[in-house]
Amino acid sequence: MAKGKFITFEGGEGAGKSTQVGLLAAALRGTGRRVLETREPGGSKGAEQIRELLVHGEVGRWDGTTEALLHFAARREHLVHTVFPALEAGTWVLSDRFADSTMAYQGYGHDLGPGPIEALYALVVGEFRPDLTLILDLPVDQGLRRAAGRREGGDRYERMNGGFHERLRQGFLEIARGDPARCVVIDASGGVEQVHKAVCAKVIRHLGIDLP
Ligand code: T5A
Repeated sequence: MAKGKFITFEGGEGAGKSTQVGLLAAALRGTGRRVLETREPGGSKGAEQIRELLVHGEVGRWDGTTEALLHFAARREHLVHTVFPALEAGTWVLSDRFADSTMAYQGYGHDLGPGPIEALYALVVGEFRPDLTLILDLPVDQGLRRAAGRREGGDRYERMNGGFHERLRQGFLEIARGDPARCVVIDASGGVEQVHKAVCAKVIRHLGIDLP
C-alpha cells in the first residue's frame, strides 16, 4: 500500500488553520482518500497531556527552552503513536501545526534562535519532513481579533505581547523563504472560501493530485 502524505498547516494565532484543515480533509475524502485530522501540541494521549501544560497558566510559566523541550516531547509522542502509523497505513495526515511552529514561536518569538530548534528536530524527528507545509499568513491584529472572537480571555500564547506575535509572523515567512520546495505561504486575510480555494490550488500543484 502506498504511504499517505503528511500536510502541515502553520501560522500565527487565529490564522484559520483549524478551519482550513477541516475543509481540505473533506475535499480529500471526496476523492476517496482516507484522511486523519490531527493537531500539535497534542494528537495522541500523552501529547494532549503535555498540551495542557503548555496552553494554560501564566504567560511566563515556562522559559523558552523549557517550552521548546515540552513541544518536542509532545511531538515525539504524536509522531510515534499517531502520525507514523497512519502514514504507514496509507492514510493522509493533516496536522494543525508541526515543527515550524516551534521554530517560529520558540526560535523567533522567544528568541532562542534556529540552532537549538534544529538540533532538537534532528534528535526527535530525524530525517522525516512534511510533504507540504501551508503557512497561513495574515496581520497579527487581524489574527488575534479572530482568535479572541472565538475564545474569551485567550490561551497562554494569545496573551503574549504584540512583539512576540510579530517576531513569529516574520519567523514563518523566513522559514518559507528558506525551504520553498516544502513550504508555501497563503494570504489568509480573505474569507474562508477564498482561502480554501488557495489551499486546494497549492495542494494540486505541489502534490500533483485532482480535487473536486
Ligand atoms: N505552539 C504550538 C508553540 O508555541 N510551539 C509549537 O511547537 C506548537 C506546535 C496552540 C498554541 O501552541 C503554540 C501555538 C499556539 O498558540 P491552539 O489552541 O492549537 O494552541 O492555537 P492555534 O493553533 O493558534 O489555533 P487557533 O484555533 O487559535 O487558530 P486557527 O486554528 O488558526 O484558527 P481557526 O480556524 O480556529 O479560526 C479562528 C476563528 O476565526 C474564524 C473561525 O471561525 C474562528 O472563529 N475564521 C475566520 N474568520 C474570517 N475569515 C476567515 N478566513 C476565517 N478563518 C477562520
